[in-house]
Amino acid sequence: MMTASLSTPHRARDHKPYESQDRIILHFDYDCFYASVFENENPSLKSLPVGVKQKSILATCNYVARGKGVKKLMLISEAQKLCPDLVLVNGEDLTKFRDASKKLWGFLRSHSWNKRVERLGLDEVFMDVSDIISYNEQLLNPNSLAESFFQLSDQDPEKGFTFDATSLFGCTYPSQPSIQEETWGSPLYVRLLLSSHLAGYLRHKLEEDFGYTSTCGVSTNKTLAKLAGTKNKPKNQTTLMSLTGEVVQRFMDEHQIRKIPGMGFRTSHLVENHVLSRTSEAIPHDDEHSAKITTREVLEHPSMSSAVLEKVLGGPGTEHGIGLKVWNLLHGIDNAAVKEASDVPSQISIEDTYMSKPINTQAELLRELCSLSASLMRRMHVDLMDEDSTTESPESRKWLAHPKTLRLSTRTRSKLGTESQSRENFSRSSRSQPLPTFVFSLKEGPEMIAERLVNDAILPLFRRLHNERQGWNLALINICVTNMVLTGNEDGIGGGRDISVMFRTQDAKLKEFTVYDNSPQANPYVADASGLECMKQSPQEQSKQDSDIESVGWEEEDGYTHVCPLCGNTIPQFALPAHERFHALGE
Ligand code: DGT
Ligand code: MG
Repeated sequence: MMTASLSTPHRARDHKPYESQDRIILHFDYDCFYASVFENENPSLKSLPVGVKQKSILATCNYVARGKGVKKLMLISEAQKLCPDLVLVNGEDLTKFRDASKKLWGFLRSHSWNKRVERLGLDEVFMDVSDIISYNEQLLNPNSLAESFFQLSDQDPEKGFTFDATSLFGCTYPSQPSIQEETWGSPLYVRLLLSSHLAGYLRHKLEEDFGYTSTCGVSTNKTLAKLAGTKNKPKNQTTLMSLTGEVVQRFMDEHQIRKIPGMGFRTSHLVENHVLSRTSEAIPHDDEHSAKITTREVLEHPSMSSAVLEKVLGGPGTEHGIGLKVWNLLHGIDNAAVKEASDVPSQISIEDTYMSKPINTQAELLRELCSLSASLMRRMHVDLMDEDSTTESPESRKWLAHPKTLRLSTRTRSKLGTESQSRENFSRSSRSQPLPTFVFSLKEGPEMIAERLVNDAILPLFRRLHNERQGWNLALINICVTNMVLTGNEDGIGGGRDISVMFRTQDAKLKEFTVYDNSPQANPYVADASGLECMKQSPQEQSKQDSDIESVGWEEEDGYTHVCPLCGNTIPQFALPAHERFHALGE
């Protein structure tokens, strides 16, 4: 059947992209993550239906609740109708999720040799285990496969686990791969087999040692690994048996294009319009009304090619080559490397939205700024300070990095009320200044420093944004520190590593797997510099939220450029009006 579909007369005949299959990537996604954090705190919750509340929606719910029809991102009122005994816990403060995320990531990272262990959001991790797998491939003894030993260290031959190498661990795609005699001789088969056991071991440890069950996808690139993982959820794993190109294509063919990571909302929408010969269909506002076109339908569309995609998706403001990138993704090709992660985020930003009750008076403003500034200080202490020293006296702690820039952004409600999403997002304005160095003092408590930061720096920035003394109708306030410099390097000591440069390069390459910004209206499309969007959430999911409380931005933004909410390109301040006109004309 698969062969028939591939040889259909309409199947695109453009050059099929090729990718070497040397890498092995694991993608972990913790099951109902926020809910699991609460369950670990209070194990009695495990048997009850639990929903994690953020304002009027459920950020997530556990699988007991899902069994009763409750879904992620459901309105609380709707969830309670379906499940009257739903236990609601408040998940508005993200601190405990971040801490758990950091701990689990640290564990996975401790098992990596090449340190390519990249977090995506708080509950997903990519791991490039190619080197560990190659090493173990050499150790495998064909005469005693059932009593194999997987070595987790190349230094210590006793560190590892025993496993049965006569079969793969967990699920596979296809579910019953036809294992021919010659398959056993295929190096890729052996590598995938070993990887499935490594994934199984790591998942087991995540559960045993930390209490988190997870889902894992095993494949040869990030896109395929992430998609493979979704095949068997929760508490399971899937290895994509990509022994032939046909398997990969069949796997990709089944997916709706909007479900492919890196194919953002707008990109999918434009491709769908093209396939359906729609010209000016507006971007639908909910998933039910969006076309659910599959990869197969796109590739079988007459004369589909990377050049056609370039025409459909390209244009002023988008990066040249987007057609080829999408073409590759549709064929399951993704060369993006797993980032060698840093312990230090590229920026920390804290924000709150005031959709139903905008900020209009000095008293309200001061209260909000102090509260955001205090959260920012707490976040800086957790994320930018030496973890080992947190139990010691405050003054003996050390900063790992110093952000150099403070940025204040606001959005006003009047502009939010407009129909067009592009306009509401262009209305976000910001001002930056050097971050005062007193924030790094460990002699005063974070609350005192937060207040001083408001008086000395944030309020002056606010006055540069808003002349009026009151009545601003503020719908969002965001305070962000960015331009991280690793400590000890400010004066060029130790090589002068300005990590913002490192992040900029990494982000330019890897933004398609960017951490989602938790600010729903502020940035509906978190996009990569290449023009390929990536969303942890779809815009409609995001707009369900009235507000999010904090967001740690790992994405690059320097205060002088803006990420276009429609195409995701980074646009300098001076080019915003022209870029906005480009979209207005195009849509
Ligand atoms: P899963 O992976 O299907 O078992 O369930 P979760 O809860 O782990 O969902 P996932 O992996 O999509 O996201 C991880 C956490 O991130 C989740 O527990 C809550 C949060 N999250 C995900 N999407 C959204 C969203 O659209 N809005 C908000 N506020 N939080 C979200
Ligand atoms: Mg998850």
